[in-house]
Amino acid sequence: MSFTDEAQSDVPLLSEKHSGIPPFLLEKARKAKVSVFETRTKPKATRNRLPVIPHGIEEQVFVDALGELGKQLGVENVERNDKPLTDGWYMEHPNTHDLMAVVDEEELVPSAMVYPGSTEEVQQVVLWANKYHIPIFPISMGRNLGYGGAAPRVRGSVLVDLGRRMNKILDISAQDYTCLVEPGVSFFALYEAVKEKGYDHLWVDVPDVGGGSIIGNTVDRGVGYTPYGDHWACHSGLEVVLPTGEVIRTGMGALPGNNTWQTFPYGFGPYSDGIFSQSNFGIVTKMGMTLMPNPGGYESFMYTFQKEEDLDQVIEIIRPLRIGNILENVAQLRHVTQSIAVIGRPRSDFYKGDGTIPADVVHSIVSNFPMGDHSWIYYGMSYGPKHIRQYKLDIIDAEFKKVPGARRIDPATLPADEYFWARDRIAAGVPDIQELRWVNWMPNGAHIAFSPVSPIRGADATRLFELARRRHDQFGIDLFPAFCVGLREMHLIVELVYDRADPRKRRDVLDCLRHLVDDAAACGYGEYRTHLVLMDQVAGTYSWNDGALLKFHEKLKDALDPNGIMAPGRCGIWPKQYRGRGWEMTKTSGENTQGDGVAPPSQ
Ligand code: EUG
Repeated sequence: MSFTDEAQSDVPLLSEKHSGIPPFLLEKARKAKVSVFETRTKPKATRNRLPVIPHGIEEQVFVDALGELGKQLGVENVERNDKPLTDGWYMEHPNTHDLMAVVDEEELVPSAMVYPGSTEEVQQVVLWANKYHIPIFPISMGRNLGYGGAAPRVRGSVLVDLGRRMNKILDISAQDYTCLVEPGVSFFALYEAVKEKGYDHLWVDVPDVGGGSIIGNTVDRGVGYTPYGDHWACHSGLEVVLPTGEVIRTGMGALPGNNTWQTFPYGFGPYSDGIFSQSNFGIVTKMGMTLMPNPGGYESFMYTFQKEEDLDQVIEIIRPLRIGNILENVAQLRHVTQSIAVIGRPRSDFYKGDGTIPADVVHSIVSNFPMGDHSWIYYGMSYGPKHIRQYKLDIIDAEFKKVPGARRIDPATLPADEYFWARDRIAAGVPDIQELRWVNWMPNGAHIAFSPVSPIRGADATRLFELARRRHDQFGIDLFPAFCVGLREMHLIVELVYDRADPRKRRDVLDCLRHLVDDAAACGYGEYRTHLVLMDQVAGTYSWNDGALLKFHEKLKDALDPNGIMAPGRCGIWPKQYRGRGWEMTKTSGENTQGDGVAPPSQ
């Protein structure tokens, strides 16, 4: 497919493809696509580093092994990764590499992609991987963008793309407000299915962009924006294929004939679900999820705060309101630069200089926006019938207005395409894609996240903001901080946006991130989630008692995965075959993601 063909092909619909767009977002997706390709100058890739073969295996043995797997899964479900890498864009994303590559795009690539169609076929893939000692890397849909996308941590792994053929919604319970899904079910798909069934009393919690897998997002402990925003806390029941091929069901799922798998998450005995999130201990093939009751009304609100230093006071106001459930959802407090970037125009439309965009330029641009000048902007929602909402909204208004210069923006004054309405839909469980727009800030725009956790305290917010500001200034990167406020903590999400066709910019972004992780750890902050290339560093910051936690994870890894075949290195957990061979990525690794081979299988 040529560059122009790619740009001009239509956006796939959900009815055509499990990863497609629902009809109600089609026009919006088409427009987003046009603007992505308008800012793309990156030439079509050619492959310079072929063939890609798993470590420690001869090419012919590998080819024969793939042939054997093809006989089990069907030849059409086993594919070598030997063609030019096609980037596509969010809605037509690759499973051959990281769409948001931060190291050389041929570095984090699988040798092949396989598409199991059932739990039994996933077991077959796992047994096959053990037979040949081939590393496998499972993905649900591959939209973990900013954290590695579809890419494996170990070059040459066989990618197990679960979503392509395992994408059924197995159950939606209108009585229990629960569902049971396979890895290929996106937030888009679940939302559409609930609507199609006419279940107006059920709400789905959705993240900023709704194309991701519900299972993938949840096991990576992702976040949405209704009161059910902590996805991991809201799941109930897993089916998991272990690294040695056995299948287990967790919680009540272990009891034959149960009718509580999706309603009581714990079952009996140790609660094992935790070890299957952010790990490499198993492949989740089914997951139960609770659904929120329609609260019978809702109303979004937005406040702007004028000065950067207001951050401290605003966060201090938010804490008791959030813990007391007057602020009911995982809301966002966003910085002014994002208010500009999210409209989707390239930075060069506003500013042609090098380095970070100056504050006076930012404020003069945003002064002409519907919400007017500001430094911070809070997007929240109140739920319930009018009289219940009003009680909470009045408290919130009185509290936020204590900040000098705070303004409540009347939604009635905002045009229909204003970003506010995307936040409004998301907080009401309606998926959207508007958040994608800020990747166009840079040509060939890519993003990678720095995501530290802190308590909801003004001093912490200010310290993290200043820490991020200092390093962004040093590397000349515009700062996009958003505080996502959970029940008792905040995820600060800083997305670094860069031109992925510019190796120098990529290197600056990675250097900046490595500093940010270390700076944050030095102040006692840790990331809640991270990109593949930062996992070793982040895992290393969780080092209490001589790294006792990582040692425990390694012990589990060696017990559960004796051949070390499952997603080696994911979340900093390396199987014994890889340890002591320099696989960990550090400040000095640069673009190299690989260590010195793998220990040969012991007989
Ligand atoms: C976003 C939010 C996240 C995350 C990555 C990106 C979106 C930012 C709350 O978690 O991990 C606007």
